[in-house]
Amino acid sequence: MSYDSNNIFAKILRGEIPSHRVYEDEHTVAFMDVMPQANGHALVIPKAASRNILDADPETLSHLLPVVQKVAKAAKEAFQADGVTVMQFNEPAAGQTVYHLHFHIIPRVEGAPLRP
Ligand code: DGP
Repeated sequence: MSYDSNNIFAKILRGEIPSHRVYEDEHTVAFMDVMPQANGHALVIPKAASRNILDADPETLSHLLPVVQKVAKAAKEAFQADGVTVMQFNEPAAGQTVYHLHFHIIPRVEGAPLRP
């Protein structure tokens, strides 16, 4: 499958639609999810045009995981969570709805289920 530069996260990267950014560096941006499944639900995305993990190049992936860890640690502390769920979906059959590679970072409180 190909990359569609009109996807919503590409628009967020270009500043065409607003987002609440919580981290940015040369290769990566993190911002809050508009449909949070728990308080503090954030998304980490590469600036590179990647549809999902299946077509991402290794260099893009190498920049992402350290930021996933950084945001997960920060979210856990900021939201006084007991743990953090990291999720990532590829293609519609797997639950992907926005076709720009992203990792979900979701702070978890003991005993609290995710919101649908
Ligand atoms: P998925 O492709 O299923 O891994 O999830 C996409 C996520 O993107 C979903 O949790 C909702 C979020 N989302 C969709 N549209 C927007 C938007 O315009 N802004 C932000 N911040 N998040 C969005």
